[in-house]
Formats: sequence, structure tokens, C-alpha cells
Amino acid sequence: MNFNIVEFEASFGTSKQIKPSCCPEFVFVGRSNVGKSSLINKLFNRNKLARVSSMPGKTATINFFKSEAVRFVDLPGYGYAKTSKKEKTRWNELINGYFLGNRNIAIVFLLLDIRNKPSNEDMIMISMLKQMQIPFTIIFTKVDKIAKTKIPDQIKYISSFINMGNVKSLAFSAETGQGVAEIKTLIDKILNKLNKK
Ligand SMILES: Nc1nc2c(ncn2[C@@H]2O[C@H](COP(=O)(O)OP(=O)(O)O)[C@@H](O)[C@H]2O)c(=O)[nH]1
Ligand SMILES: [Mg+2]
Repeated sequence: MNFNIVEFEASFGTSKQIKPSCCPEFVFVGRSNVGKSSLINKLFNRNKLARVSSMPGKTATINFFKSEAVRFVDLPGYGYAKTSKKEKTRWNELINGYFLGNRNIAIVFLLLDIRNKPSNEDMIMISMLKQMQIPFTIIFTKVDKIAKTKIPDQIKYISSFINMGNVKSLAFSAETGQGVAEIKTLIDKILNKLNKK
């Protein structure tokens, strides 16, 4: 696919607003501040496509981006400690509304910070994806923040909390661009497979 073509499509604050699927959706999910927006920007080589925030807990909407006949979905981050109960309920309503909305999901990218073990919310998200049989790949973000030699051990450590089965993972840095080519290749591979069906 052509990563030079992309546009912001829409934001949704409640599940009722969410547009039905038009085409395969590549979905980004993870803790607030894990680097979802930075990854989307890096994929398309655009600085301000998705808003990068130094203030966690800000993206409380589902954002759609469209590239030709493919959609990219930036889900609101979870796990921000200061989020109010009301905001958490809204988050749940949005995420559940999305995943239960009969979507055409190509794959979910679940982002985990390479420096931290998975949070409770990460674990809940992983078991939900498994239960719904939604294909997902784990992306370890911010790998520039640790020494290169420590990356494999850290991946092993984090993976030990998750029943990885045949779950694939890869390492990424929005800072250095490490892993971006791999993610693009994966996206192309999935699209090729879908087009052959
Ligand atoms: N060093 C480093 N910082 C990153 C990376 N990705 C994101 N960040 C920073 O982490 C913060 C949150 O990023 P953002 O993309 O807004 O996270 P989101 O809340 O998951 O969308 C911002 O200050 C980013 O600049 C990365 O790969 N390396
Ligand atoms: Mg964001």
C-alpha cells in the first residue's frame, strides 16, 4: 500500500457515532502514552497526522485515518491513573462498541512499552482479543529507551506474563524508526492475503 497517501477521516466520542467498516481496519490499542499516535505518524512519515501528547489520557476518542481502501484506527488509550470513573465508563463503552460492532478488522496492533511489564488493563485487552479471536500482534514501543543488547531479554521478560502461543511481536521506536519497515511489510502482507480471498 502507498504510505504517502493518508488523511484524517473522523473522531468518535461515543460508540453510536462510529461509522461502519468500509474496508480492512488496522487497529492500534494500548495504554495512554505508550506511543500509538507516534507510531501512526511514523508509518505515514507525517508529524501531525495523529496528535502526539506529552499529557497522557488526552485521546479519549476513536480516530479514523484513511489511506486509499484501508482504514487505520487509533483507539483511546487506557490506564491513565487520574482518569475519572465517568471517563473510564465512557472508554469502556467506546472500546466495547467498537469491537462488538461487526468490524472488518485486518489486525490489532497491541502496543506495550518495552520498559514495563504488562498492566492489568493490557492483560484484560489481550484476553479479550483472544476470546473474540481477533488477530493481533504485539509491538514493543520506545525501544530506543533501553540498550539494544537488553531488548531480547526484556521481550522475554514481558512475554513471560502473556500466553504468547502463536502471538507475534516486534520491536519499534518512533525515535529511531527501528521496526517501521517491518510493520509496513506486515501490513502489506495482510492486505495481499485479504485481496486474494
Ligand atoms: N523516546 C521515545 N519516545 C516516544 C516514542 N514513541 C512515543 N514517544 C513519546 O511518548 C509520548 C506519548 O506518545 P503518543 O504517541 O502521544 O502516545 P499515545 O498516547 O499512545 O498516542 C510522547 O511524548 C512521545 O514523544 C519512542 O519510540 N521513543
Ligand atoms: Mg494518542
